This record gives sequence, structure tokens and C-alpha cells, in this order.
Amino acid sequence: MAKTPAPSKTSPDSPGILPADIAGADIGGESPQKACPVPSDADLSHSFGEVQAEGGDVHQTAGGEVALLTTSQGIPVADDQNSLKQGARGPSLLEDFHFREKMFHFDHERIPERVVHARGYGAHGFFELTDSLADVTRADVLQRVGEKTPAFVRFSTVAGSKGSPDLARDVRGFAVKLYTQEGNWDIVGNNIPVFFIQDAIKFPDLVHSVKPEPDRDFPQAQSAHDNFWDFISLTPESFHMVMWQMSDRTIPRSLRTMEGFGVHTFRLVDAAGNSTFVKFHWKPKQGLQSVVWNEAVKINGADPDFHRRDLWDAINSGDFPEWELGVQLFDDAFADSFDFDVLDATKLIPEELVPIRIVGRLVLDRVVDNFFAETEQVAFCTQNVPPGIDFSNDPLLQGRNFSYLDTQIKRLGGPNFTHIPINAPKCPMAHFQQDGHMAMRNPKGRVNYEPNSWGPSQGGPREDPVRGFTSFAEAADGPKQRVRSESFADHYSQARQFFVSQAPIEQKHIADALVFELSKVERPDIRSRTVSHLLNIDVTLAATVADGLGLPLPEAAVAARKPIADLPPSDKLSIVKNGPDNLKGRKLGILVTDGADADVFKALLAAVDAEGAVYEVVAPKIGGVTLSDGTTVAAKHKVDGGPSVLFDVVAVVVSAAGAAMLARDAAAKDFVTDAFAHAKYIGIGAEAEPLFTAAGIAETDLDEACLPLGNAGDAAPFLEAAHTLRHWPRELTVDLDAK
Ligand code: HDE
Repeated sequence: MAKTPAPSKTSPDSPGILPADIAGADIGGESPQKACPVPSDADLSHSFGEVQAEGGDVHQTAGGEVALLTTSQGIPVADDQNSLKQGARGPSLLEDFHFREKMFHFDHERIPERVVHARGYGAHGFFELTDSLADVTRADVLQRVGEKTPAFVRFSTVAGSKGSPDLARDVRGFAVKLYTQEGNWDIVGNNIPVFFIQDAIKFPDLVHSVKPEPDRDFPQAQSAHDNFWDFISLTPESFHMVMWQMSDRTIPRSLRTMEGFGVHTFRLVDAAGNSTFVKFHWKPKQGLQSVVWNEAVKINGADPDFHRRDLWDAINSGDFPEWELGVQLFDDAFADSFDFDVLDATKLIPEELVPIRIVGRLVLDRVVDNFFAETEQVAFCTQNVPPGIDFSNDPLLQGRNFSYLDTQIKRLGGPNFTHIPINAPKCPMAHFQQDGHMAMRNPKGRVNYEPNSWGPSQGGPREDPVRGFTSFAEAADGPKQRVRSESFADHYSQARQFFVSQAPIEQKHIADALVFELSKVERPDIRSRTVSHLLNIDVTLAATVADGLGLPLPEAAVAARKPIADLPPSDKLSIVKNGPDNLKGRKLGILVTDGADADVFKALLAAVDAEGAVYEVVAPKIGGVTLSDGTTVAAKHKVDGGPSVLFDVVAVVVSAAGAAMLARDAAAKDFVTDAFAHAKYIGIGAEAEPLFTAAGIAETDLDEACLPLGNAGDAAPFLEAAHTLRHWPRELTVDLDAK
């Protein structure tokens, strides 16, 4: 007879949490004051305490009191390590309700990802009004200066799946939910102020074209393929947005360094029913900043979570990102005299024509407790507007108002998604909607209809014609027809205005991006048709792109409206012209080895601190290094895990032996060649030269953004010089396309 092995058990009490102070080093591998807090035992028992308060029991273990593990029906669990079997080596039993319940719940853990904007990251914060808009709207949230309104924001990419990398070239969603005292107000915007299409009926086609091609299911999170450019080249109205998409706006350095835009024209409505048109803008206090394309491609490999990690770290370290809310207000007279239709979402209103009035600030100061419960389940709907805010007739906005509610019902499983805490209003609410899947908030009493005659105490809520939402009484008349207004017909003038508003390096990036994207398009006729539109935007741009593709210059596309206007440049449309002038919140990567100059290293840390910046240490071993004075420093990254693309500024502080060793290491050489190629400021320690030489950067290549770190006194001036973040002239010397 076979021997029956003794049943084995592992201890349910082993928590799997390492002590917080395992590094044991003198200096941490990253800015110590910025490190994320490690949950203490007290924090953990607090969260278990909440579970316990929901009905759990307590259980004594060697480590103290913890919540008792139960099934979802509350039945105490004795063994969560082994399924129920007929004998230790026998078949599993159907009777094992604990196993079946656990596995069934796991099997149903996923909900459909968003059809667009699937990959996103959210945080909590508040909106504070700094300038009352009581002169133009009755919206409660825009009345009282100094009043704070809770907010939740979700940033996203558009085309990629939930697991796609953060640095795809893509539009970013910038969706804001304000929990006002008169209901939730969702401003579901993007980081680009215009859109690809003018009518919502084209949205499924646009999205199908950019998503992976349906037969092969690739490429993922890329617009660089035939289907996208086929659709675009047949849709001239998209070309203004295409200029933005091909610019560095779609490869932001951080979610914290992007603008947000409501895109459409909305209305503000006062108590007397008067309307003022409005466009919403979010302006980052951190300044605008993007990465370069070659860097984006490498970041996606080195850290696909680059943006979410950045936001998480910044908020947890107390460096709360902040945006100003700006409004462009205008009336019918302006709308009638404007060169373009304010209902056309492929157009913006330059700030020079209608200045932005700053009326508030949005601060993100708290990360989520649970990604799924908050970021994944949050449901934004453009139709969520409180009294005093209203829609315009923009046909894109009108279509969105249908789409968002519809998609939430499918995605979150039924009409009760407003019962989920992240979606529930934080003001009182009362209505007669009832039942449905997962109803959490169920009314008491007999009455579920109105009008009723049960009197004030039992009869339930009643409408209020004064406080309630009333639509702006816009007169509308006309034949029913499927047409595009003639006033939407100019597709190129603002595309050209955007292009001429860019700094020369930004114009080069746009041309490079178009060449890159179109070089992935297999059909030459699609490439050519795209260039035919560029000819209507800027002849030099079109010629540069055609040349980059090795393509004969085609005829210009026939423009629906001529002439194409030569609008004046608008500096606000450039990133480089609106970048930061300091290093606050930026990250220095310091490559060190054993024996590196301790004075220089410590001076760098002090300078980083003075700048309000952060640092991370990159070393040959993750255990860290010993500096020249014997101080040990823990590393945040091993060299091949901490490429320079992860940092805004880099410094190489190594010993002579360290430089000789790194000169033989491919990842270390990449560290410096990439920093150099990406036009970054580089601090070069006294002994570092052999590494640079080995990486192909000769002494004669070094420019004014390659600064010496020979002694401690060099640290502060180095970081001071790096305030502009990039030394753009260098890019022209390292890029073949520019030569
Ligand atoms: Fe969206 N969009 N969209 N969109 N959109 C969605 O709603 C849609 C458009 C935007 O973080 C979906 O919950 C249509 C413009 C953001 O949860 C869906 C049209 C702008 C987010 C949808 C547009 C946006 C979405 C997918 C053309 C900028 C993410 C999942 C008429 C002003 C919100 C979902 C989040 C999400 C429809 C165009 C921004 C399907 C029909 C223009 C930031 O309902």
C-alpha cells in the first residue's frame, strides 16, 4: 500500500511584510524626504479594523489581534491553504464551498476595460475657487471665493489597452469630477484643446482605425499604422489635431506637466437665464514639459508605469501637483464675428483673442486606497453638469452626452453605478429610482412615485423649479437633415497656426514624428495622401516629411474652404515657450561607484534639496556603494535598471576605478550616450571622462550643458544651469535627420 504523506500546512500568520529599515545604509538611494511611506503595523491593523467593523470577528495570533478570515457569507475559515479532498492524495470535493466561492469570485474579477482611455491613473484632491463667477453663472461651485470642493481626477491614454505603456504617443485624457453641493460636475477633457472629428457619428470609425487592426490585433497603443493614417488622410478635418498629436504634447514628461482642456464650448447660465459661452482650461503650476520620442520609446521599456509612478511618488512625498482653472468667456457677438464656428471642436480660440481668466485651482493631494474601487470604477459622464452650466450645440458634445452614460451601464454592470462611492454625489440626493443589479441604497417606506398624496413626511422628495436644473432656453428651428455646417469647412488654417507657433525644435519634432509614423504605414498611397494635406499647412513641413520618406511631393489636397488663412502665431501653443524655469519636482539621476567623491555627492544632495527637486542613485550593485569618505549609499537602481531616460538631469560621480569599470559596461555607456542624445544637462565628475570617451562622447563634443562637477562648489551652479532642462541646440548635432 502506498504511503500517505502527512498533510502539510503553511502558517496563515506569516504576514510577508519586510521591516521598513532593511537598507541599513547611511544615505538612502533616493531623496529620503521624498520616499513613499512604508505602511506600519498600525496602518495595517487600521485597515483590517475597517473590514472587521463590517462584520468580521477578531482572532488572536502570535502577532496580536487580527481580523478573522471568513467567506463572503461571513463563515469563519479554518484553512485557506488546502482545498477539501477525499484523503490527502484523493480527488477534490465539490462540497468545498470555500474553494468554490473564492475561485468563482476570482473568475469574475475583471470588468470590461474602457473602450477608449482604458489605461488611466487617478488621484483625489480639491478645487478651490479663487475668483467668483457669480457675475455669469448661478453654479453653486463657482460662487464663493475660498470654498473648496472635493475632486477626483483620472488621467489616461486613449488607444492602448489597460496594460499598455504610459509613454505611447497618444492624446491624454484629463477627466475631472467635482463633487459640488449641487451634484457632480464632470469636465471630461483632454490634454489637447481640439479633437479629430466634428461629429460624434464618426467616433466609432476614428477609434476603430487607431486601435489594433482587427484581423491581427496589433499594433498596440500606436497610431503608426495603415488603418489610422488611412482614416486620417481621408478626414481633412482631423489635421489640426494631427499637428498636436505629432507634437511633443503626446509624449508628456509627467501627468503633472500637461495642460487640460474641456475642448467644447459650454455655457454658463445665470439666475435670470442669461448665457455666456465658456471654454475650460487647466494650467499646470509645474509648467509644461515633454520628453523626446527616442526617450519615450526607451522609457516604455525601462518603466512602462513611468507616469503613474511619477504621480504616485509626487503625491506621497507631499509634492502636490496643482493646476489653475482658466475660463475663456465670450458672448454671441464674439461667436458671430469669430473666423471659425465655436461649435466646431476641431477649432480653438487663441488666448490672444479671448484671454483666459483664472478662477480657481485644482490640487491633487491624495492617492487612491484601492485602484479598482476608485480609478477603475470611476465613471465620468459629460452630461453631469450642475445648474448654471449647460451644453452648446457642438455635435461632438451632444453625441458624447449619450455615449458616456451608455458605456458606464455596460462597463459597470447596470444603472446603479452611482451607488459606488467614487461615483456617488457628496451632497444630499433623493429620487424614486429603485432596484436593479447591486442596489446599495434602498429607499424606505411605501411611496416610490410622484405626484403622491402622502404628505411631506412620507411622500418623498419633490422638484423645485427655482433651485432645479433648467436648460438654457435656446431657440432652435430648422429642417431635419444630415449635414455639416458650412461654417465648419476650414480644416487647415488653425493647423497652420499651430505649426507656425512652435519653436524651431518643436517644428522639427513634428516633422520627425510624421516621418516616423508614416514610415510604419505600408501603403505608399496613404503616405502620399497624408503629405498632400500637409502641403495645405506648411510647404516646408510637407517637403521635409516627403524627403524623410523618400517620397515625391504630391499635389496639395483640395481644400474645402479657400483661402487658407495666415493666422498670427500664438506663443501659448508651444511647450518650449511655456516650460518651467526651475527644477522643482524634477529628478536628478546620479550614477555613482565605490570611491566616488563624497563631498561632490553630498553637495549634489544639498543642491537638489534647495531646488525642491528629487534624486535617485544609480550604482553597479543595488546594495549601493561606499563613497570616498567611507559613507555607504544605497542605490535605487542597478545601472541597467536605471537608464538616464528616467531622469530630467543626470550626474556622473565616479572614482577613477569606477569609471574604468563602467567604460566596459554597455548599460553605463547607454546612460551617458542617451543623456547626451536627449539634450539633457549632464554633470561630469572629475574622474568620469573615461566613461564618456568609451561611450563615444569626446571632450570636443562637450557643450555648455555638460558641466564639471570637480568639487562641491560645482553642484549648485550645475543645477541652476539645468533649469531649462534641455540644451536643444545639441539635438541638431546628434540627429541624422537634422544634418
Ligand atoms: Fe470620450 N469617451 N468620447 N472624449 N473620453 C470615453 O467613456 C466619446 C472625446 C474622454 O478617465 C468613454 O467611460 C465619444 C473628446 C476622456 O474614465 C466613451 C466621443 C474628449 C475619457 C467615450 C468622444 C474625450 C473618455 C470610454 C466623440 C475630450 C476617459 C469609457 C463624440 C474633450 C474618462 C468611458 C475616464 C472616455 C465616448 C470624444 C475625453 C466611450 C462618443 C472630444 C478623458 O463613452
